Amino acid sequence: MPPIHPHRPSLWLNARLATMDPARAAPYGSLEGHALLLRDGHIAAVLPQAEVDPAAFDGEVFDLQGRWVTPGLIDCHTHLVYGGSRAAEWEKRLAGVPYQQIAAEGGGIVSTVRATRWLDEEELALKSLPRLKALMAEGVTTVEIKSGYGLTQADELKQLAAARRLQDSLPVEVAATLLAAHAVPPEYAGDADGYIDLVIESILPVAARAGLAEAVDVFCESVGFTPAQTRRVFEAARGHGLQVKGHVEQLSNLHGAALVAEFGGLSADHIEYLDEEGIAALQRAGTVAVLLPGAFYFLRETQKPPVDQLRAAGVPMAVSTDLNPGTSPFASIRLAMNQACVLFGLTPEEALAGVTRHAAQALGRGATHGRLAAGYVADLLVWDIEHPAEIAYSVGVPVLKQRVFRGTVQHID
Ligand code: DI6
Ligand code: FE
Repeated sequence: MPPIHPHRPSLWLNARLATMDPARAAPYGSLEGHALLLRDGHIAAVLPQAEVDPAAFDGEVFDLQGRWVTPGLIDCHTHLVYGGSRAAEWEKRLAGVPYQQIAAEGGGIVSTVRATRWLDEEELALKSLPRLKALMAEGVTTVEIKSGYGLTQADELKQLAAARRLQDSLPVEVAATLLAAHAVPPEYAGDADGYIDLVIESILPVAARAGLAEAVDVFCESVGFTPAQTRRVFEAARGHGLQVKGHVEQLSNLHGAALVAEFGGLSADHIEYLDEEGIAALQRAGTVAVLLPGAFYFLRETQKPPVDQLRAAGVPMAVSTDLNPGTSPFASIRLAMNQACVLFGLTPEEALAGVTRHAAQALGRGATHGRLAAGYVADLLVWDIEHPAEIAYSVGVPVLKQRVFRGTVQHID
């Protein structure tokens, strides 16, 4: 987390708050005619307007004139640090060239690995900067960034260091995740277990000791790693005090979600093929289900995640972009929200909870981020909208009026 600098307190008057606080019964946890008091980068109080005397306040005063305020948006699953582009590969796929052929010709994840290895840390951060800025311009204040396109110790650490560099240069909080077990690198072709040995014995311990990752992710899939290999990585993560999460049940059901739950994992992501047993496991463990409709859309998938059953079981659902060059090249959290509603059947309120309260929980930040409530970080957004559903309703329409990060107003460019 970036350091919080003490600054002048501020008072935000005449707000309509979509607090996203489940303790508030109204839709969106909304409160009309309220004021926010921000101090030292945190929300010091949420007050009824009538209890506030701006004349007696020693600090900055903003009159929001009835505008809607939400928590800052949280994109809890991205792969936005990478080199190269896969547009030419996409063009081929659209023309009917099978994915196996593209992979055999050096395309797919491996082509991004090659392009990512080619860049140094600074170049990688620079190349990724516009993608992060695009998310921030839509209101993202916390973003998760995964490695997984380096697949050697040096290149995985370089990706994580580039993510750290982005956080250091911009008003945004970055949660870095080690996804060394994303694909088997070409040097280990046919020896996935050998590569997992490298991950466990070298990449993961070094990343943990360097403090470059707070969580560990595995692509548990027929085209990724087996549940047994995933378990080995999760055990190593636990041994190094790192949280776990998983790309699971995206293309088939290997019961990866239950494995994530067994380790008390933060989130099970994708989950199109999640079954009743998996849902029950997530529910028992308090693991968040992360929905990634961008990849579902871009791959023209047809198997939808079991949203109705997740809702019925009370499993928190987060929504994220999955921003990556191969399966979801979309630097728009509002697009992901819209897709979650249109393609997966979430309500706009669930979509907003999915990029605030539940996304915070998926990053282990449920007690500090993703709500407008006393004690939470002062990451918030002021919108030119008539109803909070408008955030998920349109894409590209610039309705964000102000972005506040740790109590400081940011310019939107
Ligand atoms: N699942 C995905 O959809 C992406 N990674 C993953 O584990 C694909 C990433 C890529 O194709 O570059
Ligand atoms: Fe992903």
